[in-house]
Amino acid sequence: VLAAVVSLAAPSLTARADAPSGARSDVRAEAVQAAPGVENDGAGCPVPGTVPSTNDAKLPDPFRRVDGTRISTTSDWRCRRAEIKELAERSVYGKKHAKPASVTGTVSASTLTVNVTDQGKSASFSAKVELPSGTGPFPAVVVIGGLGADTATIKASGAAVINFDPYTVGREGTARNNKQGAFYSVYGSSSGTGLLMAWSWGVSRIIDVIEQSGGSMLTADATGVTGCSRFGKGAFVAGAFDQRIALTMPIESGSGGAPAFRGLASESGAQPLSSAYSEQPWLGDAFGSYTGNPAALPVDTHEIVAMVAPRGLFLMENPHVDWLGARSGSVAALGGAEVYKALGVPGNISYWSDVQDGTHCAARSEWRTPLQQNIQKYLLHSGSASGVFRVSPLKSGSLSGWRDWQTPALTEGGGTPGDGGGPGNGGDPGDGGGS
Ligand code: MCU
Repeated sequence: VLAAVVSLAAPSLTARADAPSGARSDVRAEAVQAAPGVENDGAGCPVPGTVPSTNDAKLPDPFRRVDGTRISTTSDWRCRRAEIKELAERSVYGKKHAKPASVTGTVSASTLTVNVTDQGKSASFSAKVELPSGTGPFPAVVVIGGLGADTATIKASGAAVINFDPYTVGREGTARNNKQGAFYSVYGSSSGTGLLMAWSWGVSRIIDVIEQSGGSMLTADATGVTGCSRFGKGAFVAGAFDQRIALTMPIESGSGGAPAFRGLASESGAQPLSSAYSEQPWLGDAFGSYTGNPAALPVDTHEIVAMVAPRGLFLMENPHVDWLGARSGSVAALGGAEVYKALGVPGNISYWSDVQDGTHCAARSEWRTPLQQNIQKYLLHSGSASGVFRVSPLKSGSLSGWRDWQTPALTEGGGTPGDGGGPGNGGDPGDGGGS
């Protein structure tokens, strides 16, 4: 209830977070523009050059810097986020190379093409465009891998769909030392970067092309990403590692996706970390040394959730299939939601696992309305529905027991990101009980 008041009071900023703080004066009450407009606004922050040794059975404190101090202002989050990004690349996903020296491409009503050149190597890929009815330009949702995404509702809500086949940038079924696809054509087949990050890089290059296209067909200021199952893992990573993505919607992502690694290791029936690591080179090569000892990980996925903050995040999970680790998914969502709260935007994250049909990646009527509301709010800037946490009693995790830190009251240092508020925050997740 308190959080609802905070979110109502928080101004909505349309200024870019990468702009100097004094320049953030463009306050618009009715809309949400939480995406800073750059892929990575922490590019200039100091980051650790090695992975600090960690032995923490609980979720690491997202607010504690590598030097041991805790952040105290909302603007401190930018460089703390950069630390998390660096540690996550070094230990979990592998390096996401920054924007290539050259990205060119085209956008038409049916096809988007991407050509990249970096470090003297070139590669190309393309994706299929489906426009909604009406007059553009339209915001777009990148649908990774097709599976399980409700493209009819996305289009009916007024967004275009970009069908992205992630295997064009990072193929499955290869050995770790022989990875294939556009990412690896540029950065080498023995790159330690896993497929999820390669896919995430592909989504970023699609956004580069939209940005350069002049905006007559697709708008670049509001892009969403979604996907189910292994492609939900990819959607999760894509949204975390590109701040131009205004709305991230992973579906049933399972081990290697949203669920907390530390939780999965003890969640009955959930895909073990070693299995997710070996089934496909989804995770980076470095993750191999943590699969048997997640307490040594310098980060966990609640911090990847937090990397998405203050932008829109709608996590969808299936509690009927043990393998998908939905309980650990709820733990990560609750942990990450603490960062959304601290930034004054508790209503920008949603988690929904209360669904009837147990079929993996089924079309689900329960998600239709929240999907539409999220698209309206974050991509069309026309809605104000606040986030909801609808956790299935079948797989309901709690944060107590998983943390030994408390959420700080951050003061406003140079401007809080803003969530647009909107009437009522029905979704203050709480922490699942006292600790
Ligand atoms: C949930 O995503 C994966 C899961 O990690 C795999 O173990 C299983 O083989 O496939 C799932 C999937 O991508 O299904 C389409």
